[in-house]
Amino acid sequence: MAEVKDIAVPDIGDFKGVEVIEIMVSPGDTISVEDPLVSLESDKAAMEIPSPEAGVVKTVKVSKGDKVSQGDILITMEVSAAAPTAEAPAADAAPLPKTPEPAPAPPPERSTEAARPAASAHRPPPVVAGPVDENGFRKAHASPSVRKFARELGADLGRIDGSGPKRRILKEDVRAFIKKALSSGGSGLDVAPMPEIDFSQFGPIEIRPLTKINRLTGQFLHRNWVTVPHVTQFDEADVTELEQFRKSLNAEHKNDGLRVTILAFLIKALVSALKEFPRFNASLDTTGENLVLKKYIHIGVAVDTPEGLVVPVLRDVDRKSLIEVAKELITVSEKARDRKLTPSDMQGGCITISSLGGIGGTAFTPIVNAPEVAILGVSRAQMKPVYITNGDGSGEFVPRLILPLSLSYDHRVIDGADGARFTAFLNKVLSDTRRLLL
Ligand code: CAO
Repeated sequence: MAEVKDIAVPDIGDFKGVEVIEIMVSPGDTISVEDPLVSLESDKAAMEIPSPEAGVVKTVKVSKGDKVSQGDILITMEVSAAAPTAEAPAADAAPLPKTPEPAPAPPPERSTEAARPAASAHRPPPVVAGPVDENGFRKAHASPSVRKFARELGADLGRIDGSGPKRRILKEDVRAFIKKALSSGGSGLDVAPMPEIDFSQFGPIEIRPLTKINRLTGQFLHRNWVTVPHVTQFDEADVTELEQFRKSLNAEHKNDGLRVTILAFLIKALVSALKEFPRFNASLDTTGENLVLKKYIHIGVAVDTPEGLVVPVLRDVDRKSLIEVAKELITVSEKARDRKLTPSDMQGGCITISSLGGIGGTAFTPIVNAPEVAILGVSRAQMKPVYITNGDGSGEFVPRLILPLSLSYDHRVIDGADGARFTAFLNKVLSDTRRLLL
């Protein structure tokens, strides 16, 4: 026969008028002996009140913020006759440091694997073990003993997903969190967590979820940004003659709908540059001790679509003519915008071009598309006065079409001098299109 019992605050020592900070049960919940009912917190300790009975919660008699003492009724519970009864378990209390101790710095890297720079380029973004966000830590759903354990290890409970009942954080979850932080290099970026801000307090807002492409791109960019030491080399190419040639080509093809943009020339110029500088057509292997030099030339092109940024790869561009490349650029960017690219269309790139020339800008710092080791950013070509010397000491300003280039590269693989040589070579090829034939 079921019996309804009052469950009261047990003996909690000298504490009186202790605040209820969390209620872990609701009417209708079936609970077992020792399941936590409420969390209490005084200025000296946090404690959980476990259930002395198994059964079904009928009513909850307290609210968050109430002050309770020994003997105050917390809940009423329908206890089944057969249900086991614990001998009034004591509150599971853990001291609550008044001034939270700072999280210890993560231990230094020990494994050789973790110490290898290249390996990190292929790992997911590091998990940060500290510092602890006190607000999140306080709100986390965990028992005092788990809180204490997390404090000892410097784990931020606010950032741990609980695998226990009602997503309660267990000791195993804390252990797994720390393990992940250590295996990600142990070097966690020691930055303060981003504060949670309610922007609606400043004015009207709208929440719009990121697209799947946004989220995936964000993960890759973040990983590459933090694991690849970037340098960006800026340069300017004189494309005056190239532009004249491009216009004449487009005039020839005006009836067949072909449009050749500077991008097709840039792809062909990159083919020559990669042949001249094979280190740019390489990737670090996962040990970080070897360069994988590629004997093929596939070039990725960043395409801006309403869903986000995608990078289809044009294959074997060294074996294609300028016109073939121009045609493929049209089909591939249409495919990207129609969301018809398959994962294999976006794999195997040796280097990427990010062209913002159709939009504007004078320079930017693109993020290397690792495991590639370089990315060429292209801004808008502009007419500029260039001083041309005649060889006899005299000279004059001449209007020339100047194309700004921004080459970001992985400094572990490419030295600054080679970065500058690479863009100088590109300039030479772009300013004299005959060189594209070489
Ligand atoms: N300087 C001056 N004009 C340029 C130029 C440059 N560097 N690059 C392109 N143009 C011109 C083109 O000639 C074209 O002019 P017309 O309409 O008169 O022919 C116009 O700008 C538009 O070009 P386009 O953008 O359609 O074509 P494209 O071949 O240059 O580029 C593509 C194709 C798919 C790369 C481009 O459309 C695109 O998506 N760019 C954005 C890439 C991006 O978002 N990168 C950022 C990555 S990092 O976040």
